Amino acid sequence: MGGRSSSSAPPPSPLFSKPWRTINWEFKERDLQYVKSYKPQTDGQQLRILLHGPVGVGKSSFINSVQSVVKGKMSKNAGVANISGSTQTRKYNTYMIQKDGQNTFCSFVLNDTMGLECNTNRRRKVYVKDIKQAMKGRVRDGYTFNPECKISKEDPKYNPDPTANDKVHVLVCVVDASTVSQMSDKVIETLQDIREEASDLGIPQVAILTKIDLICPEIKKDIKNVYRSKILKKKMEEFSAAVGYPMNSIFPVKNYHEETNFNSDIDSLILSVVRDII
Ligand SMILES: Nc1nc2c(ncn2[C@@H]2O[C@H](COP(=O)(O)OP(=O)(O)O)[C@@H](O)[C@H]2O)c(=O)[nH]1
Ligand SMILES: [Mg+2]
Repeated sequence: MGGRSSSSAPPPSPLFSKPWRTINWEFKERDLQYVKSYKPQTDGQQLRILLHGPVGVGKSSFINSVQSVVKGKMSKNAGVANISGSTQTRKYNTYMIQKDGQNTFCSFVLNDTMGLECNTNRRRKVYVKDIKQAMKGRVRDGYTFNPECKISKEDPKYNPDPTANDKVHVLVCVVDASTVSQMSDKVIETLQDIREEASDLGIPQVAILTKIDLICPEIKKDIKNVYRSKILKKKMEEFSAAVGYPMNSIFPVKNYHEETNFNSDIDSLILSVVRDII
């Protein structure tokens, strides 16, 4: 019949009545100061954060978002794919995070990598090997990844002698919340492999789930609903079970990708994630 019956229960709310994780939305300035003034324990050291994950999940957009929020000015340094996906990152680039107006930079840097493509086993293996070399600090800035072939020791961009600053200190696995459920076994397996390699190297790991605006209209309407959204929590749990990241190391993010103006809540969420990473 399909008609509306007066006896049927109201549809369950897409939101929990209380957030299951707290974000202090009004502490944005405090988090911004924390991120800007953060100093690693060793003098002169910089914290290197490596982003990796499938193609088109929003790695470059995340870097742009962090640069924008910290600088207070929209930034598009990291090339972002257009709708047809033609700006695919192949270069290994280090992005410094400029503080507002001054020519000074934060004590952490973000590294963008080639996106993971699992169309052949060879590509998978090359990807894992290259990310491992990058984590060890063996890949110099500006190296162009070749999906068919791992970095060669003879390559001028191969660094046989990495310093503490060249090595990666935190690994960030970036995935798209709207496609998490469709990740192929090959992708999942590759992300697990990278996670194991990082663990072997003693590198701490976190995961970022992007595009949360696409999976939940309530989040799109108001980013403050992030930890009240039932569907997002489900996606995080799904990802956690599949790849093995504990829930407390998974962070949802909405990147700046088409906006021209800042939104204080988007800023807060990005800053809280950066703060948690560092
Ligand atoms: N709706 C939405 N789109 C996003 C978000 N982050 C990135 N995008 C879009 O996703 C596409 C791929 O982003 P990109 O940063 O190039 O991904 P990358 O290949 O991982 O570097 C671009 O069209 C972005 O505009 C987000 O948080 N929400
Ligand atoms: Mg990219």
